[in-house]
Amino acid sequence: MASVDVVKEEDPTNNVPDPIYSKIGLQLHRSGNHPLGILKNTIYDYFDKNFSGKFNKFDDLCPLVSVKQNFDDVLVPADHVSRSYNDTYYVDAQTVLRCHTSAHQAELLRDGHTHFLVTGDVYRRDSIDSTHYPVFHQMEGFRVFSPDDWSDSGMDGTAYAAADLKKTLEGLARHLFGAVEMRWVDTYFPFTNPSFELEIYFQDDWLEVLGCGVTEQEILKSNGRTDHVAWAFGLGLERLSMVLFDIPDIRLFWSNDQRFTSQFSEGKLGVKFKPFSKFPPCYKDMSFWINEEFTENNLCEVVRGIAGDLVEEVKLIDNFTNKKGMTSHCYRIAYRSMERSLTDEEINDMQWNVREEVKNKLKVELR
Ligand code: FA5
Ligand code: MG
Repeated sequence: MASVDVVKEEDPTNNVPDPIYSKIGLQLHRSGNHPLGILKNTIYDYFDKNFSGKFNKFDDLCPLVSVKQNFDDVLVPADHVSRSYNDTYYVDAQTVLRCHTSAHQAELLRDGHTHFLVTGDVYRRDSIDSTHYPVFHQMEGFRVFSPDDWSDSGMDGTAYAAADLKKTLEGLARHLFGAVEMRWVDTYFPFTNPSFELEIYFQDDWLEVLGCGVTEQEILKSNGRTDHVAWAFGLGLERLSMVLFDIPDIRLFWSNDQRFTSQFSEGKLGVKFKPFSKFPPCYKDMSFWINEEFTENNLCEVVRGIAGDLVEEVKLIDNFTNKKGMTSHCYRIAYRSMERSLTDEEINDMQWNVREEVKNKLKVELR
């Protein structure tokens, strides 16, 4: 595919940089020896066992989808931030790299499916740290109920679906983790109501692992399921794998290093990842006066474009506005390889390039 840059003077409707293009088609979730593939198959086992094979599985749907599939079909409002070029990768004005597997709900409903799981790579412009990566994997789950299913329950359809959803996902969490500390948090999605997130306690903090809820009636109605109710969920497969296998950094999923890949094999769920050694991070700070167009996602894309997976975190550590109304940001960039020690020289080179590109592409004034 074409080579493109962060700032698209030539084609303002395409904001996909090469490192992102190069991830398309890798399909980590379809490799049985990769932690994501092992996890996917274990989730399949849970659904096969508990729903006697009723869930249809899709793990090969193309990640290039229309704006309509990604947003309109799941009722994302026209002015929602997730539609912006700052948050989503656009291939052209009508086509995006899907930012969630929910992009496939409507078409599968229209095709008549009532129980399905969709696994795939999803793409987002986002911040940089150990649990966020611009390409990651989700599994969508969807279950449709007809009035017969809930009529004897004494509940209305929505309450029935919500209870079934929580029961199903708590069962999944136990299937994956055994005993684990988890909690439900109320949240908002345009396509579900009520909506929830499940958090799991990991590395001394609560980690959000999935979003879910009871599907908005309008989606069911528009796709041939009037008078039905449904639940849906979207799992973050890297996040669940990190907890399951004790993987400390999300970049490791993309590693081809034998010392990583050889630790995982088909069907082996309980294995804890043994870090092959912990290399020290190197921190570099940079300060600049921001302008009106500045966003952290743009900064992160510049940094990742130069340092690739050698950048571990980009963090705002200072922020002030002077008397003239100019705002200064100071970011701390952590460089660390998962695989080897970095030399001072290569870190200084990267940092120098980062400073140049930040200045030239983001048009900010370095301090
Ligand atoms: C969604 O993407 C919704 N489509 C999920 C959903 C489906 C809700 C169906 C209701 C019904 P969210 O943006 O919160 O929601 O992402 C879902 C999960 O993906 C998160 O809980 C998290 O586990 C994972 N995730 C989100 N961003 C990243 C990222 N940058 N890197 C790794 N994992 C991520
Ligand atoms: Mg979320």
